[in-house]
Amino acid sequence: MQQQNEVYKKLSDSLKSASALLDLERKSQLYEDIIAISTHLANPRFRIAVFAPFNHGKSTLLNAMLGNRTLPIDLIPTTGAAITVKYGIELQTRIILVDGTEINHSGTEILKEFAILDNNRQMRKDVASVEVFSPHPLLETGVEFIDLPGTNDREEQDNLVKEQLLSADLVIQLLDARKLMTLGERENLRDWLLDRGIKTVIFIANFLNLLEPDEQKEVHIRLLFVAESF
Ligand SMILES: Nc1nc2c(ncn2[C@@H]2O[C@H](COP(=O)(O)OP(=O)(O)OP(=O)(O)O)[C@@H](O)[C@H]2O)c(=O)[nH]1
Ligand SMILES: [Mg+2]
Repeated sequence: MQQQNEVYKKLSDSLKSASALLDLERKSQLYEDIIAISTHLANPRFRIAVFAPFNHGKSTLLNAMLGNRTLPIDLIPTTGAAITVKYGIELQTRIILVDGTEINHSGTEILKEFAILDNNRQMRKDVASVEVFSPHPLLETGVEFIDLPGTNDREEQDNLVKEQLLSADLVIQLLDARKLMTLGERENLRDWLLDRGIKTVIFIANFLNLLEPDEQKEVHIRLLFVAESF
């Protein structure tokens, strides 16, 4: 593991020097992708990102996996920052502001202040990172979950999600069982995942409980088809 980390670190440094030689525009997609990938290589963990348009139940799914209401959920677009959930001895939240200020708080109530969208569906500009530490045994193995803002609402949120998806080891794509694989959903998969080389994806159909049992069976078959063709 140690040896592998050193190799990753070297690769990350080489990528960064190569990008400096190319003299890329700081705001260009290629430059941002290189930075996202090299940061990931320098600090390997197993990051699982949950990805879907707003209100698809991303935060709800993570809460169900973590076994409690750790993350804020709502009927309106809610999650405003990439919230990383990692292992900690007790439930705690750490917010780092753009000016370097670090705020540590027990529990996750503080997320309401720093990590959810305001009435205009805007994110706070002063937050640099949001981490939740949870004692869940799965996280002890180095797994980290990333609760992301919903896509298809604002460009700002979309850009943040794009960057986070690139550095994820596994993407959980939540699909709405009531409109499984509409054209919009298929285009979404192509633009956000396939075209960007992201292929390690688990599909989960949400809102199954709103369907009748025979419809649920139908969804199951369609979902298998989706996964296979992906
Ligand atoms: N009936 C039903 N409701 C669900 C399900 N999953 C989530 N919800 C509800 O859908 C709403 C949105 O859930 P969130 O978890 O906040 O959705 P999100 O994808 O995190 O939303 P953003 O953070 O805004 O992108 C909440 O009111 C949830 O209670 C589900 O499987 N069935
Ligand atoms: Mg959310």
